[in-house]
Amino acid sequence: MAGKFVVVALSLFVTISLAAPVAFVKRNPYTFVLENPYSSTIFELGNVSYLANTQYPKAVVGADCEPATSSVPITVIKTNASTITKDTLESVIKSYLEADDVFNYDFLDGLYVSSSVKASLDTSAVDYLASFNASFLFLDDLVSSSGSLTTVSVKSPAELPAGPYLASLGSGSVSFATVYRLYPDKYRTFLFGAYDANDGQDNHLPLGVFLPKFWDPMIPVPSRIYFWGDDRPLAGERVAIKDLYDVKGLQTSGGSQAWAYITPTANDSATAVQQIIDLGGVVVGKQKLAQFASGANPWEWQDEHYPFNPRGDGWLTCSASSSGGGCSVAAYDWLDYAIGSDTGSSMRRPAAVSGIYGQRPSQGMISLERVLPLGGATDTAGVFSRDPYKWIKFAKNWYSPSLHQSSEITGLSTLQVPDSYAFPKTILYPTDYLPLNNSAAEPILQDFIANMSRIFNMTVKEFNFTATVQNWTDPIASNLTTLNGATGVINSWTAWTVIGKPLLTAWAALFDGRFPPIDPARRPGWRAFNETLYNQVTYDAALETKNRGVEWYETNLQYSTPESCSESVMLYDIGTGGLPSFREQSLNDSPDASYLAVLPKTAKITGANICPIFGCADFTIPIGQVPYQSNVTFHEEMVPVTINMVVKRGCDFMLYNMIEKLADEGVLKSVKTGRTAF
Ligand SMILES: *[C@@H]1O[C@H](CO)[C@@H](O)[C@H](O)[C@H]1NC(C)=O
Ligand SMILES: *[C@@H]1O[C@H](CO)[C@@H](O)[C@H](O)[C@H]1NC(C)=O
Ligand SMILES: *[C@@H]1O[C@H](CO)[C@@H](O)[C@H](O)[C@H]1NC(C)=O
Ligand SMILES: *[C@@H]1O[C@H](CO)[C@@H](O)[C@H](O)[C@H]1NC(C)=O
Ligand SMILES: *[C@@H]1O[C@H](CO)[C@@H](O)[C@H](O)[C@H]1NC(C)=O
Ligand SMILES: *[C@@H]1O[C@H](CO)[C@@H](O)[C@H](O)[C@H]1NC(C)=O
Ligand SMILES: *[C@@H]1O[C@H](CO)[C@@H](O)[C@H](O)[C@H]1NC(C)=O
Ligand SMILES: *[C@@H]1O[C@H](CO)[C@@H](O)[C@H](O)[C@H]1NC(C)=O
Ligand SMILES: *[C@@H]1O[C@H](CO)[C@@H](O)[C@H](O)[C@H]1NC(C)=O
Ligand SMILES: *[C@@H]1O[C@H](CO)[C@@H](O)[C@H](O)[C@H]1NC(C)=O
Ligand SMILES: *[C@@H]1O[C@H](CO)[C@@H](O)[C@H](O)[C@H]1NC(C)=O
Ligand SMILES: CC(=O)N[C@H]1CO[C@H](CO)[C@@H](O)[C@@H]1O
Repeated sequence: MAGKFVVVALSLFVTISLAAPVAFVKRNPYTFVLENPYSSTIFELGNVSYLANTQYPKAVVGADCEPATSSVPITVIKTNASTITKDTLESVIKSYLEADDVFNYDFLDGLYVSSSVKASLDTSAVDYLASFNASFLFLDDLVSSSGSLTTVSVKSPAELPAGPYLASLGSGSVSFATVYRLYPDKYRTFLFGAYDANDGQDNHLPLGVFLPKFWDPMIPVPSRIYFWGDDRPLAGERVAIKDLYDVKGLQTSGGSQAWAYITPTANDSATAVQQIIDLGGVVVGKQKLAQFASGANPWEWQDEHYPFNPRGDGWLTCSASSSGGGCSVAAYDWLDYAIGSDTGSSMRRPAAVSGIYGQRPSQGMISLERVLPLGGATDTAGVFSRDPYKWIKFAKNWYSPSLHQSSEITGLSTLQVPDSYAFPKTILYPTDYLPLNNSAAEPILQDFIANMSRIFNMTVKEFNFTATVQNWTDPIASNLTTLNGATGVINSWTAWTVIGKPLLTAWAALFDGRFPPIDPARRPGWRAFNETLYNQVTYDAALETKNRGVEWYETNLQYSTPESCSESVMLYDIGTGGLPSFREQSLNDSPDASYLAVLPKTAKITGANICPIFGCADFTIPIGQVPYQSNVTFHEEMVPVTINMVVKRGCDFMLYNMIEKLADEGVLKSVKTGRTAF
């Protein structure tokens, strides 16, 4: 036994020293693949593809060097040590390998060692570099070395964050290009990848690279190491953008090739996107959406191919309209966030079917300038995330008071969003919307409710939402048909004036009176658009109706008290109550499956419509999963269970604080990517 133990301990020791970067297997050589139309370089190291922005390198510095025939993948290491040893280098390289998915051993063809103090590489460091055949060593004038490597003295220190780069040697100068790893979008949630042009004009460039074997667009993500010294809240976070938001330099399509045909590349970024970039976020590409943010079912998509959901059997719906965003966040560890928009359910339902966090914020929370509209006073912007803390961090920084929309746009009172810990006292359980449809899912919800009432000392109140609203004495605020109708006017008029009418007019002029090729979700509505019914006058009247509903709601249903920002949090389910819903229409006809957006038997409006009408904040929160027998894989699979939490307009940050507390208590968790969320 003792002998055996020694062997184990020894092999453990050997493993550790082998795992350290000394024991390299042979380094994969730099392999040039192609230059894209923007003069960026696509290359491979082994079986991994990269992009280097060689058109606009991160830095170009004078150096005593001769031009090299090919570029050199290198690693920038920064140190404050005056004697740089093997250990100095090794520990840095180890930290890079552990915390970054872009860097790997293959970037050790060259090293650029820079120090803030006068420093030298000792013999252990030189031997270490030789052990993995590094061919170039770039040194700041403060750093010296006496080895046999080709040493290039950099004349003035390059302004470069640490991390991997592609170095190109010219005569008397060297340039360092930012590198991006290219990930295949296996679930086809993106239209195309994109990267920062670094052209001094804030442009982004599209990446037209495609993996033919699997039909996947490739998405570029920069090294996380570049951002280690950046203390902005979203520094280095990779964010995908619904193709409804303008990003300067990229085409906005709204999911329509016809729209892309008649509109130029965006010459500025949407305010909400610029805010993400200013906070340090990295835009990695444009994502698929139900065309023009409609609620189209998967089988109704014509122009784009519907994305895939990684959950369950891989054949579940991604819902609409922020379909690409929701499913991508459920799919990829390399992606941190996706932003989408919600007019009628378009953030909340994709989050539900993907088992992730996603919200409809209070009406008016963030500017939608340079975002294709559906309804000016019903549209909202949200963000998908797998992790409650990361989700809250993004939301609290993104939703800056300076970006709130004016009353002129929302038709509602000025938005006030206190970062409040004045939590609700009541959990509203609407009996016309709950329990969850799948009886196996309801116990998960009951557990969640029990934990919430315990943690916040809340009382559960069952009530009938429909009866409560209909009981109000105001003839307009109590009429859900009228309120829903006003929402319909709001949603039709803005999209028609900004998109529909200009598109039809331009297309007819270009193509001999023809109607543009658009999906059936919009074709009949725009073909027969009736400006007698929908116009600026009816729109303005609808805003007044909406405001009246909101005022009654905030006085009689979800209101503030001296102790609570929102006296209650209301729960309901925007998903399928724990039943699978499929991308293939006929699979949803089974009693063990469900369509989306089913109106509950005794309700007047869908739960999804409550906040578009009443301006409230509505968050989708993953709480568990239940099994189903798949008729696609013929195997047992899991479908996510989520719940929606609704609070009075303006109490978003209070709800984030509540969710943070629930995460601290272990009630809410970070979800996994892939087949199962938990
Ligand atoms: C270094 O070069 C030697 C000789 O060509 C080779 O055997 C070894 O695998 C190389 N090491 C690396 C890490 O590439
Ligand atoms: C890529 O190569 C590495 C070894 O260099 C290997 O571990 C990995 O499985 C390969 N991946 C693919 C997708 O071929
Ligand atoms: C070097 O020292 C400076 C100043 O103390 C510090 O800001 C920086 O993070 C240090 N760099 C490294 C790589 O340790
Ligand atoms: C940006 O494009 C819009 C049309 O999309 C145009 O009206 C505007 O003049 C352009 N601005 C600049 C600075 O080119
Ligand atoms: C919990 O709430 C009830 C009222 O619903 C109150 O009577 C009680 O004091 C509260 N308990 C705590 C610990 O705050
Ligand atoms: C809720 O109230 C409405 C209107 O009074 C009624 O039609 C419906 O049956 C009620 N639903 C439930 C579940 O009680
Ligand atoms: C309707 O209003 C009356 C009078 O205020 C009240 O007594 C009754 O409980 C209310 N019913 C519902 C379902 O809210
Ligand atoms: C609600 O308004 C609609 C018209 O928008 C009207 O037909 C209906 O009678 C109203 N319902 C009630 C209960 O007043
Ligand atoms: C448009 O709506 C008005 C008002 O309801 C109606 O009178 C008219 O017939 C409609 N026009 C068309 C073309 O349907
Ligand atoms: C799978 O098909 C069987 C047989 O048609 C049906 O009974 C079952 O409900 C289906 N399962 C699901 C999850 O739709
Ligand atoms: C519950 O699921 C069944 C199908 O299994 C469906 O007929 C019903 O409409 C669903 N109810 C809701 C409220 O989604
Ligand atoms: C994390 C947590 O507090 N979970 C509790 C939720 O409530 C159930 C009982 O309803 C407990 O068993 C869990 O421990």
